[in-house]
Amino acid sequence: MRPERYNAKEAELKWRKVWKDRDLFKTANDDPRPKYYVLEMFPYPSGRIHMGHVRNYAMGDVVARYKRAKGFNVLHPMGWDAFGMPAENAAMQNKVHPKEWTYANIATMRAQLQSMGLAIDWSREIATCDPSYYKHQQRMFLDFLKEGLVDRKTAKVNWDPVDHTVLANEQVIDGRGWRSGALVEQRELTQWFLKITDYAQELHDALESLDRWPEKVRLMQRNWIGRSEGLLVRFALDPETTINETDEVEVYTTRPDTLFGAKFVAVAPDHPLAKAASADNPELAAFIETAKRTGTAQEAIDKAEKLGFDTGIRAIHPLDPAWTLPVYVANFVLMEYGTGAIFGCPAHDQRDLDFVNKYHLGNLPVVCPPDVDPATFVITDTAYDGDGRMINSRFLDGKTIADAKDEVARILESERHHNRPVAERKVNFRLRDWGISRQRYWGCPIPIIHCAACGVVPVPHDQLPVVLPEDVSFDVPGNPLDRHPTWKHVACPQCGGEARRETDTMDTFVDSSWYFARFTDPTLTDRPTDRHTVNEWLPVDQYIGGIEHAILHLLYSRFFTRAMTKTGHAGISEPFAGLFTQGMVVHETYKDASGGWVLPSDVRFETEGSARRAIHIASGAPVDIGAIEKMSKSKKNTVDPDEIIASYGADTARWFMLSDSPPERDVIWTEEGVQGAGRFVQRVWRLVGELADRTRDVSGPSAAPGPLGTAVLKAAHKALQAVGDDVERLRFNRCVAHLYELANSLQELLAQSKSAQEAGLSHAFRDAGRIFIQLLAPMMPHLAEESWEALGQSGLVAEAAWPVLDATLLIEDTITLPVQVNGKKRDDVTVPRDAGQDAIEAAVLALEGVQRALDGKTPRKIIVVPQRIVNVVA
Ligand code: ANZ
Ligand code: ZN
Repeated sequence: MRPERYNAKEAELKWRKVWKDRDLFKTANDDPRPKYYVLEMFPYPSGRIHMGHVRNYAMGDVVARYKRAKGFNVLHPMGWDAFGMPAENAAMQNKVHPKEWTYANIATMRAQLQSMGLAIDWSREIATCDPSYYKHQQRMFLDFLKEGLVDRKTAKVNWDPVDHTVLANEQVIDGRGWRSGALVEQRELTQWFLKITDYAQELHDALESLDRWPEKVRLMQRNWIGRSEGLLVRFALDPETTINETDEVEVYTTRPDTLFGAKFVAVAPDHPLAKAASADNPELAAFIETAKRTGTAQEAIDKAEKLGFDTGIRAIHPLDPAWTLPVYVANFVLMEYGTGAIFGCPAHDQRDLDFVNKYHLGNLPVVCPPDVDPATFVITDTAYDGDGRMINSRFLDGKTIADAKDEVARILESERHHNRPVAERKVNFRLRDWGISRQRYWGCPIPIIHCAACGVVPVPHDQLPVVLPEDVSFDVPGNPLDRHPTWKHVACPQCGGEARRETDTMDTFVDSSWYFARFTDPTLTDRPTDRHTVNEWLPVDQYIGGIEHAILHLLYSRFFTRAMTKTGHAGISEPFAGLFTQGMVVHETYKDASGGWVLPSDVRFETEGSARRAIHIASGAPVDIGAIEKMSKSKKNTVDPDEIIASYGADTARWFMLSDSPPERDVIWTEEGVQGAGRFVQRVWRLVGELADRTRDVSGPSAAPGPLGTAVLKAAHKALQAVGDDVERLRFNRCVAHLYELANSLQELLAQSKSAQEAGLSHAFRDAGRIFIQLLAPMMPHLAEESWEALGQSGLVAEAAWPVLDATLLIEDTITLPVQVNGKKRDDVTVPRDAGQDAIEAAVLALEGVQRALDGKTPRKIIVVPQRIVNVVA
């Protein structure tokens, strides 16, 4: 007997077991069908999954199941981005070993993801903290090193003098360490770098080819790479004022057109000229020290007040030897970009303007906006960086910016100072090499040994992996690897002498830069990848994840893939052909009278008039309903997926996550929304019951349907086409809408069919019911299996081929024509497309608007212009 109510709990367990027992989602590498690789960004094992995960993985799962039904050999794997700071923080706070913490979290979250019923090949699961994974990462690091893709150089880091540790930029808050609160210092440390800048131009250019990426993401990457075409200009220094006989300073500018608006030259605090000038100037030395405190983060530099110190040195204007400019040390000039020196044109650069306004250096506009009178054009607080014509610029006056740039470049290129051209055109990139050294424990050890005699020595391949020691302590700050009593002491692989292991570990972004490649054959033990297999599977056809990874993760992966290709581990350049960035899951926030955040599950609602009121369940006290914000633990506006799945089932959670808004937008989680999804599940089940009753005795091939049967099939095929279309475009909310519509149509047609005696009608319901369930299956896979069985279908819906569309059923078979009476439009008539003159005449005369216009008169003539219009002449 079919139960009245669908029991999600039982059914979901049952079908997951069936899928698992049959190894249904295991993917073979030697399958002859065309491949499709769908991947969601793998999770960090933080403890428990959140609703954002549910949304992300539900989307990927729809694609995976749909493509499988469409006949593709689908790769849909899952793994864990398992290294990183939170595990070490947990170790410090709760005295639990990072490894233990991480693997416990993985176990919990794996079970949670499995309870969602995802069509994932779990046999390919990887965790980046596992030596069987990071062994290969170490191997690739060494291959990159050999290939010249790795650099070791000093770099500035944020150093926390209390915690004795390097801080990431985001761990520096207002110039202080996030944990210790100590003033952060800039230190020079020797670090390992991956030479992503070798690929700057290519990473920039290839963005053009990524036509299945959001334009927004491509733009963000383009800006991050920051390609600019500019000019290197050597400014001679006035010998009377200069220091150490330094007689020039080279600046980088993208606006040589503005040279006649120059008001100063500025160098970075760590520019050699600044250092030289500070040698006998303690005030300047002190200024340089504070300026260095701003931190290395671009954002901090942008936000900080623009400060400078006049060195007293004067620079000579390259286009006018009689004109000199003051040379400042300025905190907003970075040593790492261009040449570490600039000329400032305040009228057309906001930073420069802020600067001159503070130091009263004045400004001179040299670009006049279109339709503005140059005579009255002045700049006060806002620089003008738009288009226009040159003014106040001698021989450049009247030119466009582009022409002026070119003219200045041409002149200065041919001018010489100390026998070298004064200027040189130069393409610059904002992109820096990727510093991967982290002074932390829970990361992939960098496989290097330092020997006093031999220098930097790679760990021999047969000694990989360099495994993290487990007996480490977290009771004092700093790097546990560094203070481990024995781990770092090793014999040099080259001379056998006493040597020291590198105790830095890799940035966890390295781990996530190639996991998608490892998934293609995660069982390989002797190498990271099989080149042939990687090339077969990659690029990922559809990658899905959060916009927060728009820059770093994706850029690093694009670089890493190229580096793997250069070292023979792959043969492609772009890892992700299609990218989709989904919106967040947001929820109302609640606060009690004392301002503390309150969990949604601790709140119940009342309505008073039209207003909704929230009440704290335990105390009965009123609760303030606050803004709708991204679900976060700190605001307690989270909903636990486990609880939702336990009370409604995974299908309901999936359905709601897919239904409510376009996938790229934020979705608001509401209790009513989930309940609505839950009701739809039951409605589907009742509909399936009726369909099962209606089609119980149907067997054999479809008989030719009558009008009602045709309507049934039309409804199904219309949905079939629409859902297919919208899954391909990842418009899941529209798929949901199509399925609601189909459910409604079938319901109505079932009601109409009660009295109908029509040959082939049951067959039509059988076929339409089957299509309905198949369309539902990617989104609500458990309910679909249960329904499939209830409808007497054989096999599993998860294994069934996607229905074949009958395009003839999509042709509209009625036509609507405007109807005129004596030349005036009175009504419209809808008739069968092939209706004859008599049928049309009869239908027209029955129209209310026509009868009213005729007012009892008999028409003399009815003219039908086929497919166009009907004219009634009275
Ligand atoms: C003069 C000028 C006039 C500039 C003007 C801009 C506007 P992008 O496009 O990002 O490459 N600059 C150069 N090196 C710098 C450094 N190390 N630190 C801070 N600023 C630096 O930016 C290039 C522009 O940024 C350069 O063009 C330079 O200022 C500044 F109306 O030169 B410009
Ligand atoms: Zn040695």
